[in-house]
Amino acid sequence: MSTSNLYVHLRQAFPADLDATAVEVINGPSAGLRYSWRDLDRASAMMANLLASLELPGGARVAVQVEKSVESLILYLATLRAGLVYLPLNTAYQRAEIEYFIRDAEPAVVVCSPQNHGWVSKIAFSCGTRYVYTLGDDRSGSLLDRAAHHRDAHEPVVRAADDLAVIIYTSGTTGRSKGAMLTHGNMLSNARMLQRYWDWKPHDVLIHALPIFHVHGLFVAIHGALINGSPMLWLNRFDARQVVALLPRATVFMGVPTLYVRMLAEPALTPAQAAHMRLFISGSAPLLIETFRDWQQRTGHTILERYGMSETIMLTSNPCLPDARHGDAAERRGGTVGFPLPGVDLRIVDDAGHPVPVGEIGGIQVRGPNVFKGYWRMPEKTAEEFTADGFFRTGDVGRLDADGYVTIVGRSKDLIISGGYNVYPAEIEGFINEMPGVAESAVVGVPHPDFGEVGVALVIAKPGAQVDAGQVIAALKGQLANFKIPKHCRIVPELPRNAMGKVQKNLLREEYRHLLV
Ligand code: MCA
Ligand code: AMP
Repeated sequence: MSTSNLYVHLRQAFPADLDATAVEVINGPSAGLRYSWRDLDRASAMMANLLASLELPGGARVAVQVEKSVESLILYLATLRAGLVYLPLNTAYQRAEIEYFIRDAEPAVVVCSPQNHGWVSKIAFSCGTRYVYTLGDDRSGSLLDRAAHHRDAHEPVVRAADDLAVIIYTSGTTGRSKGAMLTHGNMLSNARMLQRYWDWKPHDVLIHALPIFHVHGLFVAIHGALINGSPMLWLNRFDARQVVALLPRATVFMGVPTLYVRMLAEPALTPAQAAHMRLFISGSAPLLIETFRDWQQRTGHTILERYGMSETIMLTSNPCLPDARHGDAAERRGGTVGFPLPGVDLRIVDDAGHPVPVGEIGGIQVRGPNVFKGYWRMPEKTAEEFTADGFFRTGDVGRLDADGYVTIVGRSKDLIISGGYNVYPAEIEGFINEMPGVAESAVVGVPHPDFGEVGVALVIAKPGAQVDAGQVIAALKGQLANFKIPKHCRIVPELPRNAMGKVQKNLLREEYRHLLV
């Protein structure tokens, strides 16, 4: 029977020699281990059989907050095989954040790190989760113990293209995170198209150094390698020196701009060291033109920048090869995110929703087989984000030039992107405003040499109250994921406001833009 189960399509791309290396682990507790294609297939079958034995209803969620490891990749593949819905969670999320996700998504299964089992299982069981397993990055934990009792062959469950495969939570503008529902069809169409557009070759080898709880590391990188039958050099944690040392053994690297900035600081990065590489890809946050140029100069390679979202996977890309639609002259242009990918309709509109002339700035809207199904249990929010003719409002602001290149010039959503992670000021402000003595706060993004952009908190104290900036930061730690904590806090007498009384964050961003650079 024909199926759109993504695993089936990834599995079909495995090379004929199943004993060849699929993943070689470079760092972490399993450094030095090699996993063959057969290992991935058999181990994911065992886990899928464990999940099947739970006899969960269709559409049941498997929420996962574990350190990166090959076993966590295998768990993702097993969830696809079993036809269940995978819900990855950033390891930096703290108790309140995890509680929100579990309450909202009501997963039937939660997999957490052994050291977090106490508090995570308490939250999970109180929210009605039936099964909590542990998985450590050193191949420990109850998930592997249980899976070991199951058969290593498993027939993937038949899924339709429109069936849900993954829920990815994105922070909400109002502070409430939304679960973006992605289908098997969304992911398969995007993976296949990127395989062609980025001209994946039979001999390609990917350096995988990103976390695997977001779209970049989980879908763009892993699907990219697997659907091409390409092996991965696998780093549990990004390490600039190790990645530079690996370049002669690899051909493709994907990173957020911070990774490129850190690699540029490595003296060993030279044209000779990078000579074996075919493609360097950057995304998730704006790549500074200086980084783009420095990279060209230091390695002889031109970084390919692309643009995407959790709700849409990849949307635009600079060309890898000359793009037939744009002529042989098409080049990778720094400061742009390239062309809409084949199959993606992209338009730039004004506030009234009318397309703007070429070169003018407006809101970016998109439509295509890669665009998600909607926000989990938020039909109204979903309806608001789509136009009558089916375009998704990205919340990004940009322009299209006469050659067809898209440039992102800003965001209408109040979002900070720090080292490739999204931070919504409203969420942080909500926590600060609850603190004793605080009247009001504003969090804005300012340039940062390592993370590109970071949050800065401006806080107004209540009349007569004493608020200490250091204590505001200290109080946020432990409540929020570490990357969301503002890097600087200042107590201020007032905040600039417009005639409506709304805080003018653009003025604050301007005032503090040189604070950390
Ligand atoms: C770590 N810290 C950060 C960040 N990461 N602060 C701000 N922003 C960050 N991104 C802080 C920690 O809070 C800690 O502070 C200190 O830095 C050291 O933490 P550590 O964990 O050791 O940092 P690291 O290991 O050096 O991590 C930096 C990193 C990581 C490697 C750049 O942030 C990373 O892997 N980023 C990639 C994110 C990603 O994959 N995004 C893709 C999203 P303290 O000591 O004060 O506690 S998918 C997406 O956006 C879309 C769809 C797309 O287009 O791809
Ligand atoms: P996420 O919610 O994690 O999926 O983040 C998606 C957002 O990241 C997009 O809406 C953009 O604002 C931003 N983004 C992704 N890639 C790029 C890029 N190459 N340049 C600028 N912003 C980007």
